[in-house]
Parts: sequence; C-alpha cells; structure tokens
Amino acid sequence: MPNAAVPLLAAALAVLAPAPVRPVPPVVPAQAVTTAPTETTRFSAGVVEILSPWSRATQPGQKIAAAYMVLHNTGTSAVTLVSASTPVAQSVVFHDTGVKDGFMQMLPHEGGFTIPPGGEIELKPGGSHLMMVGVGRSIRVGKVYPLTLNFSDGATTTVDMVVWDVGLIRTRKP
Ligand SMILES: [Cu+2]
Repeated sequence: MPNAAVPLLAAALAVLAPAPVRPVPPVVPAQAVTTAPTETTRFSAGVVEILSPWSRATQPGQKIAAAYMVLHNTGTSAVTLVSASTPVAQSVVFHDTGVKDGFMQMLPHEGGFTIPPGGEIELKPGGSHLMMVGVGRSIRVGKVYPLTLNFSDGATTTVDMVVWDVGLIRTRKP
C-alpha cells in the first residue's frame, strides 16, 4: 500500500519536531537557576522594548511576587515606567533592593523606573524589581500571566509574564 509510510512519517516528524520553546528569563545568578535560559521574549510599548519578562513562582500562601525584565529605551528622551497592573495581584509596586538597618531588604522606589534614552535598565533578583502585592493564588512554574506596563510617554502594553522557579534569594537575614 503506497500510503503505508505516511502515518509512520507523520509519527516520526512529530517526534522530531522541536517541542514548543518556552520563553525564558535573562541570566540570573547561576546558583539559583533551575532551568537554562534559551530564548528572549520581546514586547514593545512605544519606544520601549521589554525583554524576557518573568516572575518567580510563589509558595502557597505567599502574597507577594517579584517581577523582572529588561527595559530598553530606543528613543531619544528618557521614559519612565510609571505604573503596572496585573489580574493576579491587587497592586504592583516598585522596589529596590538595598541595605537598611544592616539588613539587605526591599525598599520602596519612588517615581517609577526611568530608562535613559538609548539605554536600558534590568529589573532582576537582588536589584530593582516590580513587586506584585496581594497575589490571590500561588503562581506556578510554567504559568504565563499578563502584566500591563504604563509609561510616562503614554505608551502602554501588556506583556506575558513567564513564571520560573529560580529558588529563594534571601532579602532579609534569618
Ligand atoms: Cu520587592
């Protein structure tokens, strides 16, 4: 039968076809990575490119979650990320990580994150980040959820936040 090989070929192709590639976060401290980064996801809002937005999985009962990304300003004047929102949390606030009272901890960042013209900023573990407050349900590894970003030039976009388990990086000494 001439077509006998077709199902076999289809099966073989199904095996050979690359699995859907999940977008992954930018490089984070090596000891904390549980999945090797292989791809950059890109979004844009006006002149701002948003690269590889991701957030860390939460434990059951954990009400906050950090969100990370690279913000690249392709324009000729500074642009500020002024606010953000997501259906998975009650609010999104801006944090820096710094030392206060002798402890490494998260500190409120006033005024949004400003990206210089032609420059970029990286929101990353151990640095500045977006903090989702009032997370209703635990965010699981592999899930994707929307995060809307609003910039000072009026541009706005909703990016796909990919959830990764990159381990716990302490923000406060035990
Ligand atoms: Cu924070």
